[in-house]
Amino acid sequence: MDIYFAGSIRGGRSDVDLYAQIIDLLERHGEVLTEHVAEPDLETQEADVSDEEIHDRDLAWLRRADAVVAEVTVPSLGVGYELGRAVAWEKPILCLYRPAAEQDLSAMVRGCDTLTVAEYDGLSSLESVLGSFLDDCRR
Ligand code: 6K6
Repeated sequence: MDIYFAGSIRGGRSDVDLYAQIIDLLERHGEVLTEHVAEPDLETQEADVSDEEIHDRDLAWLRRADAVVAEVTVPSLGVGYELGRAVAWEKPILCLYRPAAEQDLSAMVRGCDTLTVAEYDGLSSLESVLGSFLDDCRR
């Protein structure tokens, strides 16, 4: 199973360590196409890559994905855009949100009935949420 993980980059990197832990959990179920989202020095590594190349490469991976998992606690324009494209392509989508966060989740995400929002408070509660979502995607 090809899994597209989305998380904030230019929207803010405060959750980057958590993204790495979520990707570790996802890799038990399939191939994560976007491991770079958890790379602490991504912007340095990809300094030579144009925004157009990033957009086109990421959308090709999103198109190919069997499932999309997004951590949406740190608001990100790019993640919102990816979610919109994934909804249009009728991908199974799971959005992970920590309700203790300062910023409330956008109504455009929580109000979308073709994606699932899972609220959680820490990594320990995620294992079963991710497992049952990805099992459903296989059916
Ligand atoms: C190169 C120079 C500066 O930053 C880079 C590397 N940037 C990105 N590399 C890979 N994927 C990216 C990059 N920027 C955005 N994305 C995609 O959008 C990822 O798949 C994320 O899920 C999402 C983050 O969007 P922003 O708006 O928070 O950056």
